[in-house]
Amino acid sequence: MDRRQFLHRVGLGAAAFGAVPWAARMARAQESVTLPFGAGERALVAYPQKRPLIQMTARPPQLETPFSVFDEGVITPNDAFFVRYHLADIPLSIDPDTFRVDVKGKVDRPLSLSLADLKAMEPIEIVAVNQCSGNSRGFFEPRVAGGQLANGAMGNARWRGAPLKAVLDRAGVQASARQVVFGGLDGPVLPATPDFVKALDIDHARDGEVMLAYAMNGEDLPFLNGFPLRLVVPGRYGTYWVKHLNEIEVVDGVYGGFWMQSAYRIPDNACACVEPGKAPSKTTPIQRFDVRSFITNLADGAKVPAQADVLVKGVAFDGGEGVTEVLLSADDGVSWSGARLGEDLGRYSFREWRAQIRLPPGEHVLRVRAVNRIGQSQPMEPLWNPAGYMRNVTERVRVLAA
Ligand SMILES: Nc1nc2c(c(=O)[nH]1)N[C@H]1C(S)=C(S)[C@@H](COP(=O)(O)O)O[C@H]1N2
Ligand SMILES: [Mo]
Repeated sequence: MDRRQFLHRVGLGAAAFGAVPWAARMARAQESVTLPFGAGERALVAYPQKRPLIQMTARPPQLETPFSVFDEGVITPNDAFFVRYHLADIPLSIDPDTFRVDVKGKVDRPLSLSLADLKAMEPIEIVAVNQCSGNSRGFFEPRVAGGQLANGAMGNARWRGAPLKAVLDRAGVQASARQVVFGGLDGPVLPATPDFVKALDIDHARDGEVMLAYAMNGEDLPFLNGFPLRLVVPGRYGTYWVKHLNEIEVVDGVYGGFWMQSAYRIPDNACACVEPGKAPSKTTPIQRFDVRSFITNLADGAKVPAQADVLVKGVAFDGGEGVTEVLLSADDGVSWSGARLGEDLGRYSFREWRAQIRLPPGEHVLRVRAVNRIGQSQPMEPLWNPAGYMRNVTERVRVLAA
């Protein structure tokens, strides 16, 4: 893609990029990183409104956040937020003044709402993690097909928008309604490819938290994160967070499209897992995040001073119960001690945690484990499923104390 043209067509002035000249940003695209698994070489590429991010694919753009970003703060900056698309025909230009989202189907009053209409409604704000189902897929053993992501297909932002409930109430949902179906402005390049369309059950859609978001961290959505409007489904995997949202249809059945019935399904059992290499006998649509936690200030292989206080910090989150406890181990999971939790930004947000450790000289394996309000935690051994979804093993970080 010609970036200059892309820039122009999304209607962004050079001013949007501040002092960094565009040519300098292009030059930084020459850098690369190697993710810690086979075939992990990736280019770092700066797209419009984005700092250099780890490029998984170029068409459509799929960008992963460099993990060090998660140590900068508990909110992921807009310019570092990951980007995921399925279909290559993404919109390159959207006029926010003529943009409309249609609400139709089993409603008494079909609507065609402008951004101004949505902004005139009572807004809600929620800090929530958006995480791709396949975040960390590259670590699956045995390896599985799909985007080979490290841990950067997640981010935490303050979303602002109109509650979907209020929009549906205005349209007047009919008694026969069972699901709400969401479509965006991107589409397939080939007619045989199913369009990216997702569905939520009607009660979920009306829970008052599912949001038509027009702002992220106090600014318009970055173009590649769904400008000018996206669905935000707190606690649920990113697949439901439809970008460039322009169609909302209330239906009286269970939506049968490819992206609900064939893709984004997990084994229908308590662990969402099967024996490695096996196919699940029954599947169900992926839903809530499982519990995860990460060390963000020490990378694998880091050197730390021996016999001295060492700060270890990171983030933890879950599907919306809220993280209540974070435990750190400095002996590969044999013994654990509690970490201090940081500010509570709400039950859908990253929760910062910190701990102090002292280590004797030598190699040590750190592991972190979070527990949520209802006692759910993380497995010590990775669970496996054929799509490479929902990894949440207690991750290991090796450090050398000297
Ligand atoms: N229109 C549209 N919305 C979409 C997708 C897509 O392909 N098209 N991908 C979904 C998936 S699978 C994820 S993980 C999130 C990623 O959100 P982000 O690109 O803002 O990080 O967008 C979701 N919304
Ligand atoms: Mo995703």
